[in-house]
Amino acid sequence: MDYKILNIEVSDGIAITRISRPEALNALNARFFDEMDQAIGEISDNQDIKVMLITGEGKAFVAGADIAEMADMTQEQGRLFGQRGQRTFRSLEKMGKPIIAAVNGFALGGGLELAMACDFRIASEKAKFGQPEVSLGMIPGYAGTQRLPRLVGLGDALFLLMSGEMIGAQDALRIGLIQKVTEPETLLEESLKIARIIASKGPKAVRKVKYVTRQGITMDFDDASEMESDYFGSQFKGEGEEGMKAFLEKRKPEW
Ligand code: CO8
Repeated sequence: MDYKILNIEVSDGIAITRISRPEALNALNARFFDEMDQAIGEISDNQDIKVMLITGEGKAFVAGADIAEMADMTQEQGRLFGQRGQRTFRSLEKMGKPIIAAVNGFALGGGLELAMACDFRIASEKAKFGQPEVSLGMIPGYAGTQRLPRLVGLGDALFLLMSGEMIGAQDALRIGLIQKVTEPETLLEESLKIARIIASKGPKAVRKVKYVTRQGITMDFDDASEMESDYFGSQFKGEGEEGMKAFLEKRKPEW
């Protein structure tokens, strides 16, 4: 399948994935999910790619699921459309490579749900965040009701979910929804800088950190700590040996 909505450019081991349907503020339609599934597969399989970065073209990151596509759906179609998106966003979380959301503008509804499925978020000072579904008589369908409270806590999540209010980048930073704010002009550059730092680290270590952290947060603490020990141990006499020797020999590691 040719990409029509996603524009993927690989540079220095980073897959810059631009969502490009600016005439609809990058609203997520069925085609987007097909293309994103394909991108996840291709980026996962490409050993030269260390980090995926997702951003939006134009004034929006993503202004939500495509309202025009959803308006006439039956209850069953709506349920299945929600599940379809949930599967794709879950694949992003489960992908063995780090994913950064570089939020350039509106991240609303399904757009915020997409940003939340990334590993962390860097945003332009101009970005706006919200779950406005209740304004449409809807509720989030791509697990926003589940990821938002896990990221920001129950009070701030329910405030956003119940009011449908948009917040700016500084408020999003304050509640921990995003991790860094930049000037609009430097968003991509700053995000790439962080992507390059991550890309320079032990690739297996980065993959395992993502897995152990994401998996562990859903588990009993003692079981999760035991899982950490297993993964910690698995880095010895491999990537870890090279990293530790390189430190002692005052040179850069060669992964
Ligand atoms: N879906 C479809 N088209 C959209 C969407 C959208 N979510 N958002 C914007 N557009 C379109 C507009 O219709 C408009 O098209 P046209 O030029 O043909 O009229 C174009 O993009 C530009 O938008 P505006 O003229 O409205 O731009 P403004 O700068 O005036 O306003 C806003 C920007 C404030 C972002 C405004 O566009 C807006 O409120 N958009 C809708 C935001 C929203 O409610 N998002 C949530 C959608 S619901 C959702 O995401 C649920 C997710 C779970 C789904 C589960 C599946 C079952």
